[in-house]
Amino acid sequence: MQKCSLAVDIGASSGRLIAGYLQNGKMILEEVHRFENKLIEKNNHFCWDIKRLFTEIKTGIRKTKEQGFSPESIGIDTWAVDFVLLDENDEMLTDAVAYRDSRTDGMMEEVFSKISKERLYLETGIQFQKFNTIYQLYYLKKNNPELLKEAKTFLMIPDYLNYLLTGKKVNEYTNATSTQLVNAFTKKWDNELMKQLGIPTEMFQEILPPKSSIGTLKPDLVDEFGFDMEVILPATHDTGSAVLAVPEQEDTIYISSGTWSLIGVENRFPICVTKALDYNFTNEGGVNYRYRFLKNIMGLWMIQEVKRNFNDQYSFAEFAEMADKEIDFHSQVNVDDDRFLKPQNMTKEIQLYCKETNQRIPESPGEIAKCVFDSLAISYQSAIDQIEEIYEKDFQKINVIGGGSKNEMLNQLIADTTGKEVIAGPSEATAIGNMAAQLMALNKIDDIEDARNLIKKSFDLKTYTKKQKVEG
Ligand code: LFR
Repeated sequence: MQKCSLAVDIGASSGRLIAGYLQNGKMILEEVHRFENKLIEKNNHFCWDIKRLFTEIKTGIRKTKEQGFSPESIGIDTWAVDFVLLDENDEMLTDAVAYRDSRTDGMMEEVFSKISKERLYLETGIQFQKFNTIYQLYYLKKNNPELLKEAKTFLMIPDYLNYLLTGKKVNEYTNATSTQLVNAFTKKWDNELMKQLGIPTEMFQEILPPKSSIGTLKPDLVDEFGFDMEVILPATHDTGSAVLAVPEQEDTIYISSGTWSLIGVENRFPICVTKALDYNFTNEGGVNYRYRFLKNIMGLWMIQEVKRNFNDQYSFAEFAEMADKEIDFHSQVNVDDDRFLKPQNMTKEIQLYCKETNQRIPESPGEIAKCVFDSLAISYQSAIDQIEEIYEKDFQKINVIGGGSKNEMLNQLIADTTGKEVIAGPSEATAIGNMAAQLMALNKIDDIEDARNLIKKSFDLKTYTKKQKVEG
């Protein structure tokens, strides 16, 4: 039996369990289980089917053993900001409502009437996204105060899955920072902020940093699987795990490319200056209390939705190929506009935007895809300009990580648009970062720099440079 650690990485459209171990100075990964994730409609809200996700994790754990692995540890990461509330019997009080649900429309502005935007930013360092946990909780406070009163426990999605595995209730640090309720400097829950908004403080749990072990499996699960293992906290916020796995650091801006494009740099301290607030950069907590100074860009979500609108007739690769041929199509949309967060129909929303802005309306799948990719590249460029302005320096390279780094056409487009060297990979950055945190906790890797060197050695990276225009 091959000893391994298990990284459970669940994104907005799929989840996977990956077995990982060290061999001959390299990190080896093997996918053992993959499953679909999607929004479901329940009681007029878009929700996550959290119970099914847990069933899939259990299936994956069983398959690990069948495939000849003996797992020593497991770590879970998912997207951020979403949560469940438990009652006094530890039953879920609400559906796990998803951040793309429109319930938080207008909530951010109401919160600003109680606490100034500046104060919120100075204390938490977190970007203003209408779906942050703080605005979701404020919605409940306004529309369902009884429910908040009943709530005894607040757990974010990975915290809840960890609770189902171990029976232990903790809030993991990196994900907790995405709530906009954690003080960026003390790294503790900001009880004053909560009190001012009428959010009960008692339901929050102790914040534990990544690499903490929270114990072993519950006895009934040990019986079910026939083995026990340690449950370790990676950066449970997927972007925190992904950024731990950015191999290229020197003079480099990263883009964690998946459903979202997260573009930024890693810091040892939060930057809460006025310009960062104006440009809406976040300072999310990372492994070893590093900070992710980054910005959310709408990302591949747009093309995922377009693909769905075309009834999945074309693959992502085909969309990229078709877009590449549309050299004369130049309409662009502002991908950061909230209208693209969860439109009824993404393709129609893009067309409408082009019509409203007097641009050529994209009709064919190739034109729509070209419009999306060009618009993303332009948005990356503008975020890079803002980073360089704040840092007062130029960055030479961009390291694209995550599933989107497999999109060669987009990588080349980023190199052509920005003029910078683009290094693509690793594509499984989130699972790799999750694994790296577990291996650090198990003393198999020393520190972050060690982890990044290991990642560089273990996975193939590809470089793209700006194509010279052929004259004549
Ligand atoms: C990426 C991500 C982003 C976060 C968004 C919502 O998967 O975690 O970092 O802003 O999803 O949670």
